[in-house]
Amino acid sequence: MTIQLQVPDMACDACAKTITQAVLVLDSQASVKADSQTKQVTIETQASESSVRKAITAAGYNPV
Ligand SMILES: [Cu+2]
Repeated sequence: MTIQLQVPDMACDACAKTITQAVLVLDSQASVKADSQTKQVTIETQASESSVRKAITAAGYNPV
C-alpha cells in the first residue's frame, strides 16, 4: 500500500531523515521518500496508515 502524507513541520533534510527512520523502525521493508521541500512523504509499506502516522507523531512531527 502506498501512503502519502503532508508533514508541514518537516523543515530540513535532518527532519526528513528522522521521519524516514521512524517509519523504518515500524516496517524495515518500507520504502520511504521524504522531501523537505514539498513536505511530502511517500511510503510504500504493509503497515497501516494509522500506525505510520503514530510513528511519525512519536518522532515529533505532525502529519496532516
Ligand atoms: Cu529539520
